[in-house]
Amino acid sequence: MRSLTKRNGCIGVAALCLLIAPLAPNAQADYTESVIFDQDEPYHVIDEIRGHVASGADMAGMRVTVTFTDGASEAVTWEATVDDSGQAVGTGWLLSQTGDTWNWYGKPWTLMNISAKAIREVELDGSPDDAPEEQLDTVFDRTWGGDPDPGTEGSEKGGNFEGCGALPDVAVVATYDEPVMLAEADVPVFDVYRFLRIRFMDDCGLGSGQTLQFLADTDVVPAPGAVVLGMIGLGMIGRVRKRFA
Ligand SMILES: [Ca+2]
Ligand SMILES: [Ca+2]
Repeated sequence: MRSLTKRNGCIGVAALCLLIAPLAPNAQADYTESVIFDQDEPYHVIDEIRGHVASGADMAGMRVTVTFTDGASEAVTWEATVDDSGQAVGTGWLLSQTGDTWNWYGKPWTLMNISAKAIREVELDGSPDDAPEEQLDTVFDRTWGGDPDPGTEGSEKGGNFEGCGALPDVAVVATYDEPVMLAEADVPVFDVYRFLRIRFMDDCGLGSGQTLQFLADTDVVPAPGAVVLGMIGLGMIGRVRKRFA
């Protein structure tokens, strides 16, 4: 595994954290983040990356699972809303994003905890096993400066998870898991991943009323069934055009 670590100099609001978990002995004073990239099997094998521009709406079907510090969890399917926006709405939490997920081309992801409990982890699964065949899957494309550049064919430049805006006083570990490999390749490039897990490490988690905004690039992938359907569709279009030529 490789990891990056950064420390943000945001002003600590330890009092808020103490309100949520009064007995927490190690409340964080600053926002910190580490980003980890898994390079172990299993690999997530795909045929192609269809598009490197993915918006909130394009990620419809992604599975978002939120786990609270009391161990309870809830899985919600990401839905397209209006224009290029999408969101996952759970019980007492909301994750949303608008526009191209790359860099600042769109708006940051926004995770809001409006429940009375604290959030321990958010898992984003861009390619749920039970997704409909016609659905476009999502993959997470991280910052990559290696060879080949810019990484997996079709992915173009990616962008790591990175907290932004008014950051909460939590220690975050973002893990990119299950490397994506093109079926024609022998090994993954290790820039593109199926899962992004965001874990709040300190005792408080992401507390009640807290919000985390972040950047994290995604790309669009046709599910295996969607490739076949797409080819059938193109064939049908070709036949229709011939009929009217
Ligand atoms: Ca992208
Ligand atoms: Ca890439």
